[in-house]
Amino acid sequence: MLRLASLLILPFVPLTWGAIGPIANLIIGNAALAPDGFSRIGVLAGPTQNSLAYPAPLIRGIKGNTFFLNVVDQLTDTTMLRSTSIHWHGFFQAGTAWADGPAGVTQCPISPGHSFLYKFRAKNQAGTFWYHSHHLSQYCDGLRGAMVVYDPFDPHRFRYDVDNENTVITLSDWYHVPAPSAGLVPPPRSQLINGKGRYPDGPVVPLSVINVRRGRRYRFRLVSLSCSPNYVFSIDGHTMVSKIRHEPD
Ligand SMILES: [Cu+2]
Repeated sequence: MLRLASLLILPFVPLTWGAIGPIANLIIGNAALAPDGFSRIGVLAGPTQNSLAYPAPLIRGIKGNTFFLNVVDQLTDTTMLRSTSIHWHGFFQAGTAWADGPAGVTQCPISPGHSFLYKFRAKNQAGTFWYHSHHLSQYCDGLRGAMVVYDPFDPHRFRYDVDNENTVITLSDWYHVPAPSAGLVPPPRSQLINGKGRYPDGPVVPLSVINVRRGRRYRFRLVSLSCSPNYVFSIDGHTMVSKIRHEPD
C-alpha cells in the first residue's frame, strides 16, 4: 500500500518539472539516476538530452488537440535495449493505429540515432493517461510518464480549484537491475511516488512532498506507471470516496 504520509499545509509552491506538449520533441537517452538512493543507469526521456528524467516529463494537451510527439532515440547503453517505441496508454488511436506504439505490431522499433513522429488526435478524450516504452520490458528501466488531456468544459470543474502539473501523482515500481538481465518477473526493489521512494535498508533519501493550502480544493490525478504491481492508495486523515485499483498491461 502506498500512503501519502501527510499533505503539508503550506503556501502553494509550483514544482519545477516542466510539462511539454501537445507538440514536442521527446529525447530518449541513458543517464544515471537514484530515485530511491540507489544509483543506476536508466532509459529516460526528456525534452532535451540534458533534461532526461524519471518519471518522463508530463505531456499535456487540450481536448481536441492533435499531438505531434517526435521521439528521438539517443540510447547508447548496451546493457539495455537501445531501440525503442512509445505507447500512449489509453488513447483510442481511431484512424491512427500506426501511432499506437507496440513494437513489432504497429511499427518497427526506432533504432538508435533515428526518430519517429507520432501524430494522433485526442478527439473525444480527456483525462489522465500515461505513456511508456512498448518495446519488450524496456519501460521497467524508466521510460514511463504521465499524460493529461484537459477539458476546458470539464463538467466537474466546480468541484476543484487547482488542477495543474503539481497535482499529478505518479505511482511506480523501481528496479536496481537492468530489465534485460533481471530475469522473469523480478521483484521491485522500491515503490516511488512522483519518482521518489526508499528501499529496505537503503539510505534515508527525501520522499516527494505535495504542498497544498488549507481550504483550497485540488484535483489530484493519480496514475500508476507500474511495470508489475497494483496499488491501493490513501492519504492520511482523508477519506477516499473509492479505492482505486489499476491493472497494468
Ligand atoms: Cu500501456
